[in-house]
Amino acid sequence: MPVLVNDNLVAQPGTQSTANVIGGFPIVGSAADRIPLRYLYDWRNMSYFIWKEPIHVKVIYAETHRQHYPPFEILEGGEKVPMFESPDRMDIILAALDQAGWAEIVAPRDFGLAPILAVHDAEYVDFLQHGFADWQVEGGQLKQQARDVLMGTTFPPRRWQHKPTSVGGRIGYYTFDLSCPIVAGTFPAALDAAQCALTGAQALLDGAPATFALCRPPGHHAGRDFAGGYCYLNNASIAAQFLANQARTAVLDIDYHAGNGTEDIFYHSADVLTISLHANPNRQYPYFVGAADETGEGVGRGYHRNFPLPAAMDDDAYCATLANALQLIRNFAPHYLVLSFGADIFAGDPLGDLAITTAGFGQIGALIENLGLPTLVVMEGGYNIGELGVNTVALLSAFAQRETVGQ
Ligand code: SP5
Ligand code: ZN
Repeated sequence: MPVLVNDNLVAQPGTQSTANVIGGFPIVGSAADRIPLRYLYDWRNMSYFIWKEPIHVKVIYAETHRQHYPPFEILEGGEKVPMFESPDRMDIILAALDQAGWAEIVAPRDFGLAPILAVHDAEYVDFLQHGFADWQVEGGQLKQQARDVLMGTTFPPRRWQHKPTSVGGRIGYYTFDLSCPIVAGTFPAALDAAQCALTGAQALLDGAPATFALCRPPGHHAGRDFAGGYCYLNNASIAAQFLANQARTAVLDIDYHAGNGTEDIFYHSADVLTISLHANPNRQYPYFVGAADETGEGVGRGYHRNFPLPAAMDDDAYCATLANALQLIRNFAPHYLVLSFGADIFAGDPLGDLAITTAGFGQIGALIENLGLPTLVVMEGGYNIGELGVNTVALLSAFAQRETVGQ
């Protein structure tokens, strides 16, 4: 069914084009030959309108995330604030998807722990799974809040190698900041977020041109054996490894923050090309990783790239840098793309300092879609509650207008 809204207007009579001409009227854009078209005659204005017909895009989403809502995080200066990474984020995105009309919301399938253990350390996953319950025993004498929120305060510097058996020790060993508190519902939520990403990956293997894993909590700061930055299980990396078991896969990370977890997981691998565009870590979290000279090691040398960005970068400058990153992906010639998508590159994001507009999200989505690869979009960050929904839909809409291949 054609959706007759302005966003879907492809062309009107008289529009300049070098592309196809259907029924005497030019169609704008390189994608014109791949988009199902409907056109109708407007008798009042005596002109034709031609419309793209959006395809449905599977959005994989689980309600389990609501169980994960730590009451606070600690910012610079010890400031205790409500978690920026809140359940409201999902509601605002779901509302915008509902408005857009092309989203088909589906629940995740259960792929078990095996594909998670393919990228994460078993003892780390065991800690995520059982650490909170163990803490109820070990921290049983503490005040209620200290029992309800498991959060590290002591972290090992370089050369400290002992792995404690106490929960108080292991929470510091397995986390690297004060933005990944563990509450009773953290593991079920993180597990289902990973299953959402895996379900999206399976949909690509089954022939879908694009899917969106609406994951919460996010994942790209979580490494092989550590949590941080609101992330516990690296949803995108779990999906990427799952896809890479079948065919060459690239991960492109456009969250505002460096994808340190994904870098960690694939740093020694040539199977998965990983590329991250992000605020220069010299000025911004996660500080210690994400520089341009980190390009992979061993057989993985040349299979990781970072693009550190200056503050206040606008749509045009961002898209120019993105074009360079996309060329690396073309050279790698993958069968599948995983896009770690953070909406915190938005000009109005409370944690970011880039200057991407809502229209810019549309341009970014179109550039990435133009790779022509089956693409799994995985939700990472984005904290401007007002615009998070429209920005996410703006990015995804390029994929919503893809025609299913061969029809
Ligand atoms: C997934 C994701 O986007 N994680 C980001 C985690 C960032 N945590 C550190 C927050 C530092 C906040 N700095 C305050 C800036 C206020 N203007
Ligand atoms: Zn981020």
